[in-house]
Amino acid sequence: CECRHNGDVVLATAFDDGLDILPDQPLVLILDDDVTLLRYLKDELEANGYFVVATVSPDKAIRCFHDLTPDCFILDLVIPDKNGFEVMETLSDRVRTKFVPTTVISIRDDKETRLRAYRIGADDFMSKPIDMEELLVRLERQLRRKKQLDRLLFVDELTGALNRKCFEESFRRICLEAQRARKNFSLAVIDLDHFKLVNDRYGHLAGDKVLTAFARFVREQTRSTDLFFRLGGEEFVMMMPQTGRAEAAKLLERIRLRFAECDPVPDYPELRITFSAGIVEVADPVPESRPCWVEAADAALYRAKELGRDRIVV
Ligand code: GH3
Ligand code: MG
Ligand code: MG
Ligand code: MG
Repeated sequence: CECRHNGDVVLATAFDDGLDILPDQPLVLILDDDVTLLRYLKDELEANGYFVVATVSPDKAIRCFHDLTPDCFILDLVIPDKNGFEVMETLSDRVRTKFVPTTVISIRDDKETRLRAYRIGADDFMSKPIDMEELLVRLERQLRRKKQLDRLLFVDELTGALNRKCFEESFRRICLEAQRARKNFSLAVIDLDHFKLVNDRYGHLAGDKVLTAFARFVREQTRSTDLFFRLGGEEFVMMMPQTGRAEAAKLLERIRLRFAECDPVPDYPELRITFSAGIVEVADPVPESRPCWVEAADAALYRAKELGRDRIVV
């Protein structure tokens, strides 16, 4: 009907047209067939700093959930095509593995309904009409917990860089974003030079300090949309959305020159560290191709090492 169509177009545009760049704000996905409520929730949540994808379509919500993995999911139980329970069942594996807090909002508020919602995996239940102030407080609490959990799951303890597990997940998201924006992204594999020597000469603790200093340095030199990961040891990956190989090489080159000049471990002012990197521009991005692109970047890194290290190869 007209109304639903309207709701769809107006409210889900951000998702349909493609999120240009994944937002820094927490991403909240809302599914409800009541367009007025949907619009109200979207406006209020956006006014409170959330990025909201709102839709009346269960299938679109499911697709969005898979593609974007929201930080929080709010859904209505009574929806025409598929009810909220069915949507939750469809998504239950993903909700569980990604720990996405799920809040059910419903006009039905009997004990049976609430128990069923909780049993199926809801973390919270609010009956309609929704009290906005209360929803905001409850949402904030859910998101705080989600953030702590993500930190434990996805951040490398030593360096504060994102970890390997996060790399696999992020590659998916960056690919989908690139497909929608029709822009390539670049991927760099970075490896510190002669790092074994650092450990041998200065000790493992100094080596650790180098790794931490390097990660901090890179974060300071890059945009918040660039993603930086530690894959293990002294090997890192950087993903630069909407960035071609030439621009990526320029960025890495700048970091290379500056990092080679700084002293990463104050206790050993004479210590200088260089790195080598291999860059690929990921064209026609599909999540499944990750191993191929990493392999290609690794090959470029290998050439950089062969050519004498302390250089970037594209
Ligand atoms: P290349 O220039 O060819 O990359 O030489 P390299 O010495 O950097 O490479 P190699 O792979 O031979 O050595 C990597 C070293 O990194 C060996 C390992 O002990 C050290 N390493 C791995 N993880 C850590 C860590 O968490 N902390 C410290 N301090 N050292 C680490
Ligand atoms: Mg409804
Ligand atoms: Mg190395
Ligand atoms: Mg290495």
